[in-house]
Amino acid sequence: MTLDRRNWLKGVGAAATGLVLSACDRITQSPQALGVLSAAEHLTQGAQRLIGARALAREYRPEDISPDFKANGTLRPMGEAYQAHVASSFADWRLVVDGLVERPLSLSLDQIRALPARSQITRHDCVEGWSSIGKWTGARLAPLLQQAGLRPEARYIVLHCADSYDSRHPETSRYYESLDLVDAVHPQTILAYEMNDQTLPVAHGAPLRLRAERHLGYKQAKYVMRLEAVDRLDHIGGGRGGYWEDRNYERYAGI
Ligand SMILES: Nc1nc2c(c(=O)[nH]1)N[C@H]1C(S)=C(S)[C@@H](COP(=O)(O)O)O[C@H]1N2
Ligand SMILES: [Mo]
Repeated sequence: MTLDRRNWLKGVGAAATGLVLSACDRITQSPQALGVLSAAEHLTQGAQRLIGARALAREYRPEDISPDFKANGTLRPMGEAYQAHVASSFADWRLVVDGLVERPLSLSLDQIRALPARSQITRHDCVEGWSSIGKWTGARLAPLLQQAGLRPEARYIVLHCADSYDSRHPETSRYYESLDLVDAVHPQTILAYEMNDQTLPVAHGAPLRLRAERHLGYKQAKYVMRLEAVDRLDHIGGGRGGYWEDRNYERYAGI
């Protein structure tokens, strides 16, 4: 189902009760949720949307952090532009925020580090069957979008990444992901520049990667270069909202 803005705001208000939070916690922690992903997907999406638009994914203690968080997918984007950014420690790198916004932005890492931030210790679940717990620190997406000013038509935020899977066809094989507005303004949705209190390593998405903690691993876009506010997804990539979604993963990667 889709939510219009008025219902979405109502949902945010309704979610502010402890009862709702504990119901959602149980769903998030249910081990079955991972095993029967496609069958559970619509149930999970319904629960997150209708019961608790702002319910939090579980957070862990510092002693729970995995000593060896696996790096997966692209470990270092190909292409000269990205290599040049690594060589200069991302000094000239900019995050572009455009599309359906009132004020397009081009932000340096220092500007992003100055935005309202959040740290969270969470469990990352990859559909390939492994999980790791890590600490992420980054800019909250909601205030950043507020700075850009979403136009009323905006319904999704597309995250365009630096890496491509096919060097012969980089433009049609570029990694991307998308968030609906409920996820975009969720308190645990951040653009992380630190992992486990260190500058985000290249293998994990330097200089900036998404953490949207109620979602599976493939949602956590690394090497984010550009945020584009759009009203539809059908003209982006293969039209299903993300690189792996276009290759038949579920678009809603809720857990
Ligand atoms: N840009 C980009 N983002 C990506 C990927 C990728 O290949 N490229 N892989 C995804 C998958 S499937 C997973 S499990 C996580 C892995 O993140 P990690 O390397 O920090 O473990 O990143 C996700 N985000
Ligand atoms: Mo993954």
